[in-house]
Amino acid sequence: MIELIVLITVVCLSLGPSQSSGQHSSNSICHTPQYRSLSFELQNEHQCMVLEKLQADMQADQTSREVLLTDLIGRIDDLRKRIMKKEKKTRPSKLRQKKEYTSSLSDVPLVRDCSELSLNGITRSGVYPIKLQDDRILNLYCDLETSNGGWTVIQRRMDGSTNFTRTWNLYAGGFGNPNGEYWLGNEIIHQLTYTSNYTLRIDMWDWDGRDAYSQWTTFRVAPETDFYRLSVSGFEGGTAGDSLTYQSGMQFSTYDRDNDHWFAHCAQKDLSGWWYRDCGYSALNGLYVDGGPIPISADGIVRGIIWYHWNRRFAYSLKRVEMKIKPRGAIDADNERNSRNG
Ligand SMILES: [Ca+2]
Repeated sequence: MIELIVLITVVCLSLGPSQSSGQHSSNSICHTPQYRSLSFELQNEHQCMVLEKLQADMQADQTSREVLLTDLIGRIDDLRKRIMKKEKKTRPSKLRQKKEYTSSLSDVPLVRDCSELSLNGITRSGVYPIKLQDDRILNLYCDLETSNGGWTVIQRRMDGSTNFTRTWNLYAGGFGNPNGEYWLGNEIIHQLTYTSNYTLRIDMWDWDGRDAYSQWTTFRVAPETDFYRLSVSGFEGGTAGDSLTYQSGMQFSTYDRDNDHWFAHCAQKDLSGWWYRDCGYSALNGLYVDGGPIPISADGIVRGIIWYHWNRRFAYSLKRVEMKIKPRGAIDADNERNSRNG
C-alpha cells in the first residue's frame, strides 16, 4: 500500500504542466471527479494505465536522451580526432627532433677519443662518451669543429665555476664538469698519449674578444711513477706563441706536491697544478681572475690563468682556455686531404 501511494505521488508529480511550479494542477488526472468517483479497484486499474503511460513516456525520454548522448559522444570523439590530427601537424618537428636526438645519442659509436667521432662523420662539438683503456666510460667535451675537428679536450676554463686548486690525487683522477670547466685527469691523459702519438693544441680567448692558439706536433705525459712528466715538442706555430716548451721535461706539481726546479713551491704559490719549472711562462690551471689584468700582491705574486707569450705579460689572466689533443695520424690525414683538394 505504501508503495502504491509513493507511485501515485510520483505519477502526480510527473504529469502535467504544473510540475514546474511545484503545485498540483486542477487538471491533474488525480484530482478529476471521475478519478475520485472510481472504486478502489478501478482507481488501481487506472493507476496501472497511468503508470504504463508514464513508463512509456520515460522510455521515450530515455531513448531520446540516449540518442542525444550517442550523438554527443560521437561529436566529442570527432573533436578529439581533429585535435590529435592538428597536434600531429603542429608538433612533428619537436617529436622528430626528440627521436633524432635519442637515435643520434644511441648511434654514437663508443670511441677511444674524439678523433674517431670525426671519422664517423660527427661534426657537432659537445659532450660525448669515450671508452677508456680500462673499459671505463667517461663523458668529455669534443671539439669537432676547430681545424678539421677531432679534438679531445683535456682542459677547459671558461667562467671560473670550477675550483682548480686541487690535490695531487684529484689532478691525477680529474675533476670538474664536462659541460663546463674541467681537468680530464693526468692518468687518463697519460694513458691516451702513451697509446698514440698526439698533437697538442691550445685555444685561448682574452677579455677584449680576441682569440689565439698554439700547436705542438708531439705531446706526452709520463706515468705517475714519473710524476706525470711533460714531453712537448715541435712547436708548429700559432698566434699565441710558445709558453710551454720551456716547461717540457718537468714533472707535474700540485699544492701538496712540489716537483718543480724552484727553491720554493710554484703550485703552492699559484694555488694550482701544472708542469712548473722555476716557475715558467704558463700556468693555465691558475686562479680564475675576472676582467684580465691581475693585481700584483705586495710580495710580487701574480695568480691567474697565465700565457706569457701571447702579449708578453705575466699579469694578465685569460678569459677562456681549451687544451685539446688529436692523434698525429689524423692530422697528417687532414693535411693530405687538404693538399689533394686544394
Ligand atoms: Ca721546489
